[in-house]
Amino acid sequence: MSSSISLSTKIAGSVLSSCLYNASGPLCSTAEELQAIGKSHAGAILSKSATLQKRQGNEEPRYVDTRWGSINSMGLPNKGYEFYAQFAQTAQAYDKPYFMSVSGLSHEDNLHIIKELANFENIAAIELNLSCPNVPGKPQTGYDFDQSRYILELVCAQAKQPIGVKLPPYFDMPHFEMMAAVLNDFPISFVTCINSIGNGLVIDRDSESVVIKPKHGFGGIGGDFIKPTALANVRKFYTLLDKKISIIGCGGVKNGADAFEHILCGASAVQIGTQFMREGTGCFERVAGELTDLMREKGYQNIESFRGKLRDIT
Ligand code: RRO
Repeated sequence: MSSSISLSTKIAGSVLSSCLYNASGPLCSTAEELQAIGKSHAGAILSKSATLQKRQGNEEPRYVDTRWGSINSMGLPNKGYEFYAQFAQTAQAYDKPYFMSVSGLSHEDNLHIIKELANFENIAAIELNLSCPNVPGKPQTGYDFDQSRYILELVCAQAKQPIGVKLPPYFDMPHFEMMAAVLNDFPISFVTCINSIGNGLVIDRDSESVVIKPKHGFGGIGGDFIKPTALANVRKFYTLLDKKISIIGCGGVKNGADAFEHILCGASAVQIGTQFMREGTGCFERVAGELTDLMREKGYQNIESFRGKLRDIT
């Protein structure tokens, strides 16, 4: 029997035919990479975080894959916001929304970029990155609740496109509540939980050395290891934020079951980072197939049937 199972979802007013797409970061910096996502089964295209000017990023090696995940200290290598804004035109060839990640190096840069983006068509939404852990000397804005409020005031007053926020992982209940109180005061469309867990350290026992060059080896951790933290952040913000703010899950998604868990915690869409870097664009079709099979086994026809319905033990 042919399946009538749908993975479709809606983010920031745009329909995605699949709830699975790329995390900002891996393989989304060049036109070729963005086009490959366009041609794939990904439900949307999301750009690498853009700064005002193009950047080379940090010294290499700056990304290492391990059995359980990844460590990176890329340092925001990107082609500058104008390139990613202009790509919106090209992205129209694909039948899916194009989202742009923005990560200015200062509040002024963010505001400048957001104002300029108002002149561009076909950017379905902006994912404002408040959580890059890898620019030496720049703290993660998402860990400073007053600064987060301040930048959201500036940006939300100027943005033409819908705004979402990429959050760092939080680990303490009061922090979830403090950030949720900030976010609930603004007309944002979504939050993406989570960015990499910042400033981890992976070492090579044989050489007795760190494995990436920038920041004495400290970098953002992604992959298997961060899934429980990602799920906790999705779940907590799902319960604390106004229901008009969608949650996008990101962290530790390798297969359909991982995506299912994110949706069960409340995610309306699920991004793939470390596994996309490993596998390339084929991951979107494979994970979609696995998620569809799991939903069929469980008798769910669409993601709304189980989204957010995680149970407590009674
Ligand atoms: O480019 C990076 O080093 C980077 C960014 Br902007 C980010 O948001 N998260 C991450 O793990 N790396």
